[in-house]
Amino acid sequence: MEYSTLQSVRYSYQPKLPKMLRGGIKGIAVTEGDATTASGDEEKIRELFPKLYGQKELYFGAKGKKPRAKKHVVGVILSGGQAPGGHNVIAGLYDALKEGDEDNILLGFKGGPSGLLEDNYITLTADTIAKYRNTGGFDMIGSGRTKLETEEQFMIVGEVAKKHGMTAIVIIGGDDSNTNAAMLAEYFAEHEIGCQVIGCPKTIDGDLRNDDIEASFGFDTATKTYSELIGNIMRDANSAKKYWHFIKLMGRSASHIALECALQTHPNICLISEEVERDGTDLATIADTIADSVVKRATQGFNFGIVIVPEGLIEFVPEVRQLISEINETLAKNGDRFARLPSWDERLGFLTASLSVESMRVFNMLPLDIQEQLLMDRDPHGNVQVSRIETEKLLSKIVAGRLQELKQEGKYNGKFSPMHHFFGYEGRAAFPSNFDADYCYSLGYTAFLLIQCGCTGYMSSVKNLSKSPDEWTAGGMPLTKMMDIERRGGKDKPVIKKALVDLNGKPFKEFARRRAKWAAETCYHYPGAIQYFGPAELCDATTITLRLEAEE
Ligand code: FBP
Repeated sequence: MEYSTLQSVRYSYQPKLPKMLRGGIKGIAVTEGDATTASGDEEKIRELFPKLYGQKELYFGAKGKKPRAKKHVVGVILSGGQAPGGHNVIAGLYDALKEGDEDNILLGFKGGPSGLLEDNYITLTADTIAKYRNTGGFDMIGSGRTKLETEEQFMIVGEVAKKHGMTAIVIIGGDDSNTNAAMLAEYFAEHEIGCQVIGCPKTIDGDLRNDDIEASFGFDTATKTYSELIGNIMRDANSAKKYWHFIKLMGRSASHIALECALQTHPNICLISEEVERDGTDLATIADTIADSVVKRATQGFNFGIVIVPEGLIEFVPEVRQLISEINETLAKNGDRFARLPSWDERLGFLTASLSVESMRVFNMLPLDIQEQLLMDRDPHGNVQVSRIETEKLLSKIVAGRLQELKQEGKYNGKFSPMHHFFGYEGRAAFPSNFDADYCYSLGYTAFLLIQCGCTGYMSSVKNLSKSPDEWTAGGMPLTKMMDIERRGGKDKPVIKKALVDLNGKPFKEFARRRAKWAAETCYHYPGAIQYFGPAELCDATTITLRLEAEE
């Protein structure tokens, strides 16, 4: 007997396109908007991107110029960490491509950017796509974190493109991948490779956003998944009334995920890294804030609570940030030598000789497991892998110490039993919510429209996302418009800047307005599981962050 599962039923969900794209690809026309500049250091960006700089914004609809159809061979890659909806970007791209011309071909390069460099691909067929429609994960073609950024790599990709007669490459990735997409587009244009490059905004972290990109895909599903889990833990805590749960949430540097989950679930404490940085708050003060809530709740007989900790917090605490930056520099120069040191004592000696006295003092204050985690392998950008640092455990230890002191001073008489959780991977490959399924499909579909118009160095852009898909708009934004210059590794580099939580924005202000009550009382909110079938107001609603931002 065959059982229906969400997986089998979800295959037949038809994602919603913006109304303006529903009439069939042949009826869609393009209009040009304003010429663009750059988000910062316009002169330098113009100098670095002479071919792409200044391109116009583009909008799709019924009126305007109809693009001329031609045969296309398109390559696609998924880049970086998984985000729910990636398969639907490919499905939308595939459907539009085949609608354009049945003979068009889509090649899926495997394992991320390295697939392009190694010419490792599969030809995507209707059967392959059908197995992945509306599913989470990136397992259709895999992903990877290899960076495509050198001239030599661009040349190899150019050869691969020529070999397959590729007319375009679609890069589905975050800020770095899209920055590199722009550099690849510029290289191809300069060397007349004849291959366009289009980007799509991906990351659960929610930090790839600007005036033109309202949200990166995956954020909606990931935050709903974590909020369901947090809500379940809240119910458990409120039933057993005996544990303080410290929950670390993914999101790398930005606290968008933590903030959205807090707005959805109303924890007792949610730390926001950007606020910690602005106020220069040290670890002891953070622990005091948590201890204060523990004490207040204990006086009411509530020896339980929920603390949300953003993944990147540790890097925003000034004293630890300085320490991490010194360790990064030391390991960048002498990482191999350091790795060969056989004993912990020798490693400590090495660090003492390399780090400043102040940083060494901070290092020595930290528990051994955190010290070891700070010294683990760096990511390809030379950064510490924040997902592997157990900040939630570090904080609960410091809080326990503080409570002990308060007990001795006769100011606290409760019980403090901490439990620890880290939610990240649980949400990155979840079945995309209707929002992400629709948004991603629309992004992929729009990417093909941009290809058909002959565009290169553009990001697929679908807007008005806080409304129903009926009101969404679709277009293309020049990648150079989102760029600025940042000093990295001693060099000026073009970047699409990460958007951190805006402390003057509505989502943070809403949270700040309500948090004192949440810290003392039990105001938990239980969002439950993502709903895939049922009334639109329940199944299609997007994040509180997006809704509040749209009100601004
Ligand atoms: P992207 O920025 O590539 O979308 O990845 C996001 C993320 O999930 C972060 O939240 C997290 O810190 C990181 O990936 C974990 O990386 P890895 O998958 O390499 O463990």
